[in-house]
Amino acid sequence: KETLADEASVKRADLDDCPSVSPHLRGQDKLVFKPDLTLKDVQAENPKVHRGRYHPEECKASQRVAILIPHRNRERHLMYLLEHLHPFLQRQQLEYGIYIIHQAGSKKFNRAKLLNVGYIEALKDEMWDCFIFHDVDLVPENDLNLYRCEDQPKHLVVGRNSTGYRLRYNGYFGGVTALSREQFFKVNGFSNNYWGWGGEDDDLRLRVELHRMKIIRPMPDVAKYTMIFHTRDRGNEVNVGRMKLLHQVSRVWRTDGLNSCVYKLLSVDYNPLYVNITVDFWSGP
Ligand code: UD2
Ligand code: MN
Repeated sequence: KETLADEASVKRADLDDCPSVSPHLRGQDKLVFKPDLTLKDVQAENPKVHRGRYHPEECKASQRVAILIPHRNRERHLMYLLEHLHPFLQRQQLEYGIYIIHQAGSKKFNRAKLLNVGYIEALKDEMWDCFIFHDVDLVPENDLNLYRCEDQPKHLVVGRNSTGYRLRYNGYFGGVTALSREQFFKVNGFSNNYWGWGGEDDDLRLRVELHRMKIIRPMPDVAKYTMIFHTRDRGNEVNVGRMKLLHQVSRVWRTDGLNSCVYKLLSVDYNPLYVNITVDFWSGP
């Protein structure tokens, strides 16, 4: 028997491919963060988003893109990111879904492991082609910064307001990155062993380099973000062991990553603007 969803996807297969450059792009935008915004307002502004997903009606998108956002106790940042990201992605004519991976409890935060969980769980929904690993507090300023994957892993944050829009250091790979399903699988994802702040992004860069891939970046005037101001969170204190971990990458990447990511899945909720995946990590410091 044919379901409504099947029918919709059959119709979509008849559409022409979306143009290589979306006609809806605007370039650099002046970001506004309305002080009294609510999530209800953001929902009302995005009637075409259902269960965190959207696809263009007028054409067939070239990639299916999952946006993965690690999260705990940053509801206000999440609201502003959703408000900006949904229209931004739609102007790029992407087929996409937004996943929030929420770490329950008060153990040390583990950004990298949350992103591994996001990859594994999102693939149970859909054969996503491309994954964007995205901090909750980084809002893109320019929609020419395309949220799609290339033949090499891509780092989308060259600069942000707080660092004078310059690259923080050579090899910096934090904030927002885009890897195809295959690229991320090949490096066995992120390490699961970075508890607290720092190092996990450098670890991923080393994994990418070990596989002879080369990180690419958009032009600096395009890869610009505003980071919503914050201080260091409780439960995300600096990981003083990170240098030691970074020296082991070539030895451990095969056994530490997607293939060793164990977690307790507490819930998967399909909200209007995003899918919320809540997990508990019972190990770790
Ligand atoms: C930098 C990197 C980030 C990551 C981090 C080190 C940039 C722009 N970002 O971010 O990608 O490599 O250093 O771990 O360089 N989070 C929560 N709740 C918490 C703690 C963290 O939701 O209690 C999430 C949230 O998505 C946040 C991200 O983790 O954006 C990174 O944490 P951060 O914003 O505190 O660290 P930051 O800005 O130094
Ligand atoms: Mn931040």
